[in-house]
Amino acid sequence: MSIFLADCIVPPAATGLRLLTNGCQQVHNRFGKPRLTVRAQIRIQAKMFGKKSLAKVADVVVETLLKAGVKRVYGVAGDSLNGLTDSIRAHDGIDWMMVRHEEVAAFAAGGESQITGELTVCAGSCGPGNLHLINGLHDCQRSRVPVLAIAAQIPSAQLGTNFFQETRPEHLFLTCSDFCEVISSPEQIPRVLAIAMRTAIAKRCVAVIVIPGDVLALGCSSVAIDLGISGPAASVLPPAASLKSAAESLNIAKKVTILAGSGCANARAEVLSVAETLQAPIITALRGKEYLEYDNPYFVGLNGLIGVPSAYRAMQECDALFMLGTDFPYSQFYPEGVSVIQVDLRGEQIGRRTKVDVGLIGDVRSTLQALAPALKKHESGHLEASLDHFRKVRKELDDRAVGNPGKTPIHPQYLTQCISDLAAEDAVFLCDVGTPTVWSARYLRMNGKRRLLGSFNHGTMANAMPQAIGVQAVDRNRQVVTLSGDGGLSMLMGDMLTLRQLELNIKIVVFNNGSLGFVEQEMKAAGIENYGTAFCSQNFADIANAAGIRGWRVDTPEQVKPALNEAFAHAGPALIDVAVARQELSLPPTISLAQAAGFNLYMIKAMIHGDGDEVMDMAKTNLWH
Ligand SMILES: Cc1cc2nc3c(=O)[nH]c(=O)nc-3n(C[C@H](O)[C@H](O)[C@H](O)COP(=O)(O)OP(=O)(O)OC[C@H]3O[C@@H](n4cnc5c(N)ncnc54)[C@H](O)[C@@H]3O)c2cc1C
Ligand SMILES: Cc1ncc(C[n+]2csc(CCOP(=O)(O)OP(=O)(O)O)c2C)c(N)n1
Ligand SMILES: [Mg+2]
Repeated sequence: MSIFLADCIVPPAATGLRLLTNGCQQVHNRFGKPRLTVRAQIRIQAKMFGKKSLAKVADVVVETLLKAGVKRVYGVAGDSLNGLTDSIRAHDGIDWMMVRHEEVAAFAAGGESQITGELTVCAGSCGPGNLHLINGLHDCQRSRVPVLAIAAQIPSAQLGTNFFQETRPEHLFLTCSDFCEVISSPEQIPRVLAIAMRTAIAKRCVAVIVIPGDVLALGCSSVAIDLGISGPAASVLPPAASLKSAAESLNIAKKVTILAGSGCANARAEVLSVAETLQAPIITALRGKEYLEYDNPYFVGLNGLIGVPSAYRAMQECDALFMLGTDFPYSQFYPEGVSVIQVDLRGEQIGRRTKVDVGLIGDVRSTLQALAPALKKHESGHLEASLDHFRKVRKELDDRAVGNPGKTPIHPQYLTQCISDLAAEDAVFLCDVGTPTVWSARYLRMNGKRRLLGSFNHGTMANAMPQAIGVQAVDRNRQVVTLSGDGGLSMLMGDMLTLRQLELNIKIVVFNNGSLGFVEQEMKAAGIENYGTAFCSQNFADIANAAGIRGWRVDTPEQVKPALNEAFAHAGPALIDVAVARQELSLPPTISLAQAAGFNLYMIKAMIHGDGDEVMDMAKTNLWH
């Protein structure tokens, strides 16, 4: 760009820059951005008028982001952000990703970061604009992804006057970030910005800078800087004494079970090798599924409420539990009276969910490499019994994923298995919180190339389609499929329009059960009658078509595969609205007495209050199992 400018442009006498841009054929990119950088403009201005002009704070912010490899900023424009968006407009290599709701901006930044592992950015204008970021940022913080949020603030001179849109972002964002500071003077840029970015990268967390719109527009005497770091520590080893204790505990145990989570992402080979030595069944927490479920001869299922009985059994039957890179949250599923050895990169995570005998602060890969030589080969009985149990459980699950022509309702298990069978080998799946998480956990087949993302730690509805925006933006040729709830999709549905606007070919599959289905099950299990959970019937395919997105409506099992095939092959965003069974039960692997009692109570109440049809419906949907 600068060669082009230097070679071709002779600065006109008075209004050089305007004539310059008028005289050039400007090229615009997909985001409507003219391809003339601020730096180039400044250089020309300086040349023309023979003096050095100061860059604005916003320019230094954008150039610091560029130096760190940031390619996109997600957000909704607004007065206090105008300085920033204007600077992004004028820079090459970074795009403003215009969404319709700031919560979506935060989710999208999180989705992008979950896929790339890199720092991503979202921004909101002052007051309500950045308030909308908050739920999405909580999700990013809990998933431990590096995200920078730029929260614009009202004019500095008005602070403390209860001015229009005044809020205190430096307080509001504290619970969803590890760094949250106000920039009140140009001299803080780029140093404080760089600290925020380094914190996000090093701690894999959210960092927030709060900056008044007027400060963004001020001149800045500093220039953009390189962060000097490229990622968090790659390898952390526990002390030798802890490794020795861990080896002793594992060697004494007769039946070791491994509970593995997302911290095993780059340690698959090491985990499998240690499982072989210890003859240990491996059960996963949900975020570990994508790394450890496939081609794993030791795998005996997902643990927890939406998991399977074989995992629960392997956990309860062991005499030593070996936790690897997991923060599996549900305390009631941990065994009692067994020895627990836990490996986690972040020491503060150790012992959080159950009592721990040996805690190893280290990354799973290096720790297992160091530990392996000290481990003795175990006998295979515990592993074999667990595998036997898992085979039966898996068969039962697969038997439920059936769709017979003409036989309604469509079982969500069948729909999920069809999605899994027909999606690309490197597809990225994003599931909404609610029953789509349950079916994804049980029926999506991973293979090491596919990814499965969700709001697993924060558990917020409406995550899937917004996160998919960030995932698809990274690679427009990769297949990105959401498993959306009808409740989840409608919560942030405005951003379906973003798919067309930004040309993102996301495939949205709606599990349309006409209700807040997951909550209905919670209510039933607690003996509470369903109330406040039913939606009026809705055809989401019609809504999509009206918005210029190809929509398919699916009412019978035989329509499922053709619709998915067509939608996946369609060269554009697509929505497949599938009417699935409302009363499908996804009960936990072991039902507690209290839950069983609650369920009976619910049935009795429903019958007494004349909701017998619902009880019959539920029986019809589930008895065939
Ligand atoms: C509706 C719903 C139902 C759910 N039901 C279940 C369920 O039944 N079962 C279930 O498992 N989950 C369930 N979840 C998800 C659950 O809330 C947690 O998100 C999940 O169990 C956490 O998985 P994890 O332990 O793999 O990941 P995380 O919670 O992310 O924990 C990973 C841990 O690994 C550490 N770590 C990261 N990198 C490394 C490394 N290189 N080396 C060492 N340590 C590292 C981290 O510090 C962290 O402590 C459900 C979620 C929803 C929304
Ligand atoms: C923002 C938010 N509000 C409420 C909840 C509580 N909640 C969890 S799952 C769920 C129902 C989701 O309904 P839907 O998206 O239709 O999925 P379904 O379970 O019906 O398949 C609700 C209300 C939540 N997790 N997040
Ligand atoms: Mg629903």
